[in-house]
Amino acid sequence: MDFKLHNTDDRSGARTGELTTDHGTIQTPIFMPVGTLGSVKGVHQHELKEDVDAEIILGNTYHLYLRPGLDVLEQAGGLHKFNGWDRPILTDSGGFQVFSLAENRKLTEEGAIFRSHIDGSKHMFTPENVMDTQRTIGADIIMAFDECPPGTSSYEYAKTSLGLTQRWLERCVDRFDSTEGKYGYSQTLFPIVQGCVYKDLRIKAAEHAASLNREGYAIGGLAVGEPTQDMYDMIEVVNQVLPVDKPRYLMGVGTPINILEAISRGVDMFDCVMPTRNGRNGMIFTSEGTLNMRNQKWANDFSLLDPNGTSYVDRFYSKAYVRHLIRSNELLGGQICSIHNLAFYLWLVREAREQINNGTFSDWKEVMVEKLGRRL
Ligand code: PRF
Repeated sequence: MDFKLHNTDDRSGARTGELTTDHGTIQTPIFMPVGTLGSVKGVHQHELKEDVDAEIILGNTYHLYLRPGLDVLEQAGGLHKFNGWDRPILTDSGGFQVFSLAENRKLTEEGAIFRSHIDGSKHMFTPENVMDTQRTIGADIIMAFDECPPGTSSYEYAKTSLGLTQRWLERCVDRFDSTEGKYGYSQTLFPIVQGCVYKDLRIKAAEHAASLNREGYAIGGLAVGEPTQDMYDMIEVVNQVLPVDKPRYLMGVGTPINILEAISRGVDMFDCVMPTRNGRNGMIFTSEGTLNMRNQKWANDFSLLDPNGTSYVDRFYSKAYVRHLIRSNELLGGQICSIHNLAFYLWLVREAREQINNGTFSDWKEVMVEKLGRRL
């Protein structure tokens, strides 16, 4: 993998760059649609490319390991072959999902023991087997196995947890570096910086991660219940320590406003279920603010879904029609809103890149944040 920094904004930490993998090049800052089970819910790969303009998507180790399982993925020749997505893929390691989804989970020094949320079967994830599993899934970028403590954790808990995450990280690096990709292309391992809302822990975590000299780094443990300003502060603290010439990925964030604020603090990569999950519920994000398509207000509004939108659904369907579909629980309603939202998120980061390259990012961001906060 290779990362080239293009431009850095004079008045903020925002930067543009280009990340090259064996499955192609990604422009940063970038948003990565979430395809938990190897599918971005309700959206064809064709639509992801042609309508959304996605450059990279995400998969989840926890889900793919449970279903369809490693046998099927290996027989398919990896996730790219299995789902037909030939651009880059990143997989999350499963630590976060074990804690949000699995039952009866228990943490030990060795790893995490849990029961499947599907059939109650018992499993154990360790840093070593999670590296092997991500080798088999075959993502271009794979994530370290970490613990993500709640945003409200005490200092003592956060400190103990960080110790475990750091020891696990070293075990991940050892295993990753002593194994190879299974399908003839290279993979890279990103460490995850934890440390909750505590500045000294975040600095310690970022220094430790940076000392391992990887090709990119992630910031985890944010947007998990802490105040939004704490999240922004921690991003700033961590990015002052991480090397400037490597990509930084903020995991699981967030609203369009969160994304612009994080870009202005030097983040390069994002993922979040919000565009698809909220889309399935009929919430759409636009450059003029957020709309709830269930609202009575749209019942007789036959204007285009989003006249400023970049995808075909925006200029093909009316608000009234989409409201009707969503209220009737028609599958197509959720699909239209998901495609719209993903295309909007991809437009937002593309526009941010252009503004950074033109030296106009900070002024643009201020105007956008005000508009994005509106409820239409
Ligand atoms: N760790 C991992 N995945 C994650 C997170 C984390 O801290 C978050 C937190 N926002 C989202 N996804 N492994």
